[in-house]
Amino acid sequence: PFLENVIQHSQFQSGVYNTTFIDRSPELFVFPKRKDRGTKMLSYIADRTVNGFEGKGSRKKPTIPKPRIPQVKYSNEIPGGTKQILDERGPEGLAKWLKEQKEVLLTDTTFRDAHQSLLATRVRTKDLKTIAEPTSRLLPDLFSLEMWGGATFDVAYRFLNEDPWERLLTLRQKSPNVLFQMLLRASNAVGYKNYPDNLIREFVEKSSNAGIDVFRIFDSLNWVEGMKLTIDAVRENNKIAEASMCYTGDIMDSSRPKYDLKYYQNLAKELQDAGAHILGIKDMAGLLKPEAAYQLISSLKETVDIPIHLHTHDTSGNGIFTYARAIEAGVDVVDVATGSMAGLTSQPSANSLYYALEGSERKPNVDIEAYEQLGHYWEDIREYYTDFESGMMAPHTEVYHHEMPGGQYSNLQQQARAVGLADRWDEVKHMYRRVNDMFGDIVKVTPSSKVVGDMALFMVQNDLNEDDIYEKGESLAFPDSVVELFQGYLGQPYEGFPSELQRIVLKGRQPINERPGELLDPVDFKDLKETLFHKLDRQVTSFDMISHALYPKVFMDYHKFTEQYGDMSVLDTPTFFYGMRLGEEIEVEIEQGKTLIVKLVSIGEAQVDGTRTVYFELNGQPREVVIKDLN
Ligand code: 3PY
Ligand code: ZN
Repeated sequence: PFLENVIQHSQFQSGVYNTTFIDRSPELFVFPKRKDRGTKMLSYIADRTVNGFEGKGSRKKPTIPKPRIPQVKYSNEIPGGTKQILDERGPEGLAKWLKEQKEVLLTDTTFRDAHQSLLATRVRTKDLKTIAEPTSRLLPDLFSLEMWGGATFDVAYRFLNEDPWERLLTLRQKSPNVLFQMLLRASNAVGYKNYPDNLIREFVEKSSNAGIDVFRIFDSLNWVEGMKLTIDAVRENNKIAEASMCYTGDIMDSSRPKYDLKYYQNLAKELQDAGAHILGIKDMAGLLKPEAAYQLISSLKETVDIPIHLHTHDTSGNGIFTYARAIEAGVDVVDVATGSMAGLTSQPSANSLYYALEGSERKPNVDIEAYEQLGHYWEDIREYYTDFESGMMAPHTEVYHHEMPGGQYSNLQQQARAVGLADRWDEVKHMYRRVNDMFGDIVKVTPSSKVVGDMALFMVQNDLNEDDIYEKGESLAFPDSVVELFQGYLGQPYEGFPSELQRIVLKGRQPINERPGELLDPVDFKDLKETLFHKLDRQVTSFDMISHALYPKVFMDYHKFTEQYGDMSVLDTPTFFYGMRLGEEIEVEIEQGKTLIVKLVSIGEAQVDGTRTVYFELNGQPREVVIKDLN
């Protein structure tokens, strides 16, 4: 666009200008041909076909049959659900209604945490969209669908090249009856650091408008000071503030008294006083054992008046037993996933829980046959994402030792592999726990869990033990995330930082004690709009501004991708990841009612300049694109 402005300039057109620079730079006049949508898409497909996905090299596209989709009568009205209760009675009314229910209610996490934990968050909007309406029709009695937030936000842009806001708007349209729930990392929003207060408020307002009803808010150090602004923002938007405490340690272990029952009782009271409509218990690693669950929920039921919502991960294999005891103690809602996306690092299975509670008056009010059918769909599409499975094959009780959150296990394993520690993974797991203890036994959940992971990798990689840190710490360059944690940039841990380690890590830098958000300059949205207008060369939405403010580079990379290839969220998932097989023909609906038929005819030889020509037919017409072979 800049060059075109030059040629259109009147002085340029009149020829009265100094031409030396231009004369010496003929490349200024070589304009990239504006590619049409079809050619852009073919370039993407050719690139995936030859180069594979995420630098994995070309892989054979799996042959996957069409997923089974449950039969539903689309002409019938969609039954009403909790969304209508919220809209009619407001958040307090909804909370009151919830407490009156005899049966336990269910939040289904299949659209968010289940795939975040099992498939590295890679499930695409296209596959969610297909099953959203059947889910709403078949499971209208759910408490909520957790379908946004956590890692889904940045992974959507970063790895799936799609817009998370569009996901929210699209699913909301398909699913008008059940509450939509998101996971919000308080002042870390959907990122890994603290953001300015006005950005958090803007994020909450715009995501409320776009369709989120329940905000599960947590702070990665259980620091209530860091959660208040977010809770207030949710309340101001008349949505449900599910303020959550992260469960760590073991209340049954008297040798580890830091996080005892009293700690959680006090925290629950603080969260209720801060304005929570619902108390969330976020057992992100799956450490809450059955008897502990019974005691925790029983005592919290006495401590607070608001309903209680329990979230766990089934990593140890004890999830259903934990839920059964929590339900006996009176928990109001629990998180489950569709059977074929449940278990291991994901949530316990909805189907298993249903059968486990047969004969109990608290058995959830769900249609188990519907759940089985929805499970078929997920079982089929899970095949698309095989490359992202963690490799964990069986219940993993070591989690009670290392305490790594469900979503972090496979991530840290990847990180370890990337720095050449694949065969020292056992050491990394042990070190993770040792670092936790050195840090004063802290809550480990995004982003504090990442800091513990970074430090563990740093120590294993450099063959350091605890003594080395205290003895040689002055001369060690600790990972940035560790320095920032000890500076107080993620907030304050319960009972403070261990002072000697803090001194060693900070090397004279002053820590802060106030809320990081107070010290950060507010985002200047007016200025940002201007800047983005020039960068994007199109109208700028509030969504663009928020995303850019949260993740400038990730957002701009996504923008560049769409400039280069167009909107690739329209491709079916196997084609999106693997490209096409020789001779294969696919249909792509690029917009409603407009379908392109693509056939991969042949792939040319690699040229000396590292390119290949890939030959297609597009709606029967021959087309070719040239791409770089990166293999
Ligand atoms: C997230 O913050 O993404 C989590 O799921 C933490 O458990
Ligand atoms: Zn979780």
